[in-house]
Amino acid sequence: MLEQVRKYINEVEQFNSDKPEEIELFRIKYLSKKGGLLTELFNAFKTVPNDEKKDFGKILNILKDSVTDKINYLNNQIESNVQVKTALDLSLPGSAEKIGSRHPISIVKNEIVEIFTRLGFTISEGPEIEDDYHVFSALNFPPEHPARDMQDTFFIEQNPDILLRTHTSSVQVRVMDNQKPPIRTISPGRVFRNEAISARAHCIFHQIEGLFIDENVSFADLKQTLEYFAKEFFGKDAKIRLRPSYFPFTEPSAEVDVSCSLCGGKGCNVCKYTGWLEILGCGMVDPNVLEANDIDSVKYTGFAFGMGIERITMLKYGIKDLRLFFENDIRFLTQFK
Ligand code: 2NM
Repeated sequence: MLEQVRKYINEVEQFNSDKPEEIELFRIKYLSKKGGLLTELFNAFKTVPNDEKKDFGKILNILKDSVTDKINYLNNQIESNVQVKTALDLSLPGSAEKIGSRHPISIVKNEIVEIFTRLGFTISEGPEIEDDYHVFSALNFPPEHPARDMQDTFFIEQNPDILLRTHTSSVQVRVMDNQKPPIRTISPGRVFRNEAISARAHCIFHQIEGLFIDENVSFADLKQTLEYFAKEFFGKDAKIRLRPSYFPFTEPSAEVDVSCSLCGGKGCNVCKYTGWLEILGCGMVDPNVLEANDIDSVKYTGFAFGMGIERITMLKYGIKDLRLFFENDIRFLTQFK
């Protein structure tokens, strides 16, 4: 009988499998309470002569331990194989983090800001929720001016003196409140107008306005500054032209066009066959604005200008619908890297 048990021990040592079904059959063969080999051997133990009981018991326990050790070992082996396969396949390429991209409005705003900071302009920012004084009164808008209309401006219902700024000139009023000339500043920011949303208009958009006040600032300085900007932004071949216009805060005022960079001024459907694209409004700061802000309009003169960032961005990238800037569709945004 000892010989038979040694054979079993040998068989257990030889056994190998990575299939749970086979390991279970192996367990049943040795350890099953009903008809398992070890159960039968322990039953036979009772019939073994007394002087052989000690050796026989010892070897039975060795067999039993080697069976349970083998089953544990094989099960652990399967488990760690499964983990390696599902959680840690070192041959797979690493998962790349998705990198965001800057919004086209921010790209163009930063570029414009950079051009004017090279000319010595500082950057000024201010509140989006404003009062009538900073948005209209201090900027020479008469009490009956249509921009003050409910149709154009968002007012706070409880207090019509409080409103969302319709231009960033209100920031420049705050600069004039706090600073003596010379003043040379640009104000980028969001502005709000009560308009129906379409491909060309939105109730929220972005502006950059510039202000330069010093002794002897002339209209020639304004033209020179804007020509420098146009060549830096649109390329060295860009030309500008000024057309007379009207704004409450400037006199004289002008609308500025840049030569169409798509057709080189020959005429195409983007410039509507005129060869020119309108990019901004400007003028000499009205003496009434200087005086309203405690600046001596005999000693000082100034120029100012304002442009819509959405419009410039549409021209630069050939974007046809302004609403794309506000939808944050990832397919649109990731094109501006
Ligand atoms: C424009 C056009 C013309 C402007 C005026 C001022 C200020 F504060 F000096 F009065 N800031 N910006 C201005 C002038 C803005 O936007 C089309």
